[in-house]
Amino acid sequence: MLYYIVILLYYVILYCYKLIRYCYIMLYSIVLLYCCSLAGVLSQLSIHSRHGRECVSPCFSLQQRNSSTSPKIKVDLDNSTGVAVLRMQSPPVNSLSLDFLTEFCINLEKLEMDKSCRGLIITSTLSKVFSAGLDIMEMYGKSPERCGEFWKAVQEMWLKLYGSNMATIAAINGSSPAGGCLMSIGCDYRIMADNPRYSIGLNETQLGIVAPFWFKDTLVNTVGNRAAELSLELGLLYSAPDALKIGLVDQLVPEDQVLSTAQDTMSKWLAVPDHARQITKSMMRKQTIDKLLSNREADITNFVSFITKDSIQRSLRMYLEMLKSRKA
Ligand code: CO8
Repeated sequence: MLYYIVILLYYVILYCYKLIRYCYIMLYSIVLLYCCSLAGVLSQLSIHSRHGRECVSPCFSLQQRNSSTSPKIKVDLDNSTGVAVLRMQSPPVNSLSLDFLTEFCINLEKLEMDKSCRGLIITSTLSKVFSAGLDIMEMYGKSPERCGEFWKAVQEMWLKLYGSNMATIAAINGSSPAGGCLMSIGCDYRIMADNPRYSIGLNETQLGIVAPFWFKDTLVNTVGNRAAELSLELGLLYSAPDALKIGLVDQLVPEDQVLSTAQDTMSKWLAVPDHARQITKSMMRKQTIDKLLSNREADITNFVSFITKDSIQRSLRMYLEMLKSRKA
């Protein structure tokens, strides 16, 4: 009997010890967690006070203004409005080189993943030029491998922009030929500087090259079949007023109001519930996007074999010479 009482007491003491130890560990973890979160809050507070900002609630991160600067592109995201402004700043003409496109896509991806970002405005810091389109030097005298890599980046830029969940506005404050026009019509809305010297359009045939099917589809979706047909076959560049007439841009405003108008317009777009706008956008654009997605490799192969042809290289050289001689 005594033996059983001793065993019982042993187990009771053992369980009590384990219980006390468990409680101690729990308590210790709670205190540790509390200290860590307090330290985090304090460090955030000190960061904010260093920047001279006021912090009145624990939701201060919503008021934060994120900014990233890289050589060719500058992005400012205002977390209080959920609107990012992407400024292209690659002189002389914001041409879309492989490096530029890579940087553009990385920035777009980052904004897309950022739940606080709902709207994107794309503009240029250069006077007179929004973007001169694809960098012709990327297509002239390059190896087939390099051309393939370049074209994949062009596809990626368009896929990311045309399929973006964000509301996107092109604030076109200068000329925007070819790939610059593609970038603009990849957005949801276009506001252009009211300056007849600025032009926009898919002028590929003027260079002796052919806009691929997804350039064509995006243009058809924007201005309709007939206007797209005329525009593409003749490689037309439209002045700002003419671009408005055919619906290639949605609005003209004085040059110094392009960005502010884009910001005002964005607030109207963001007044629409995101999910409804996004599903509608996808409904309108999915078929066009899927067409490229299911033909991506063939499109790269077509581009490479087309652009490396001697005759096409000659056309590109003549066009480059024409651009240079225009300056002289
Ligand atoms: N790529 C590379 N360099 C360019 C480009 C370009 N797209 N555009 C201009 N440059 C160069 C010029 O040669 C010049 O160089 P440099 O100083 O060494 O002489 C410099 O940039 C400045 O150019 P400008 O003096 O002409 O600058 P302006 O401010 O007077 O004019 C314009 C700006 C209006 C943008 C004018 O430069 C222009 O019209 N550029 C040509 C635009 C063009 O035609 N782009 C088409 C590119 S092709 C494309 O985007 C789609 C291809 C699809 C391929 C499909 C194949 C299957």
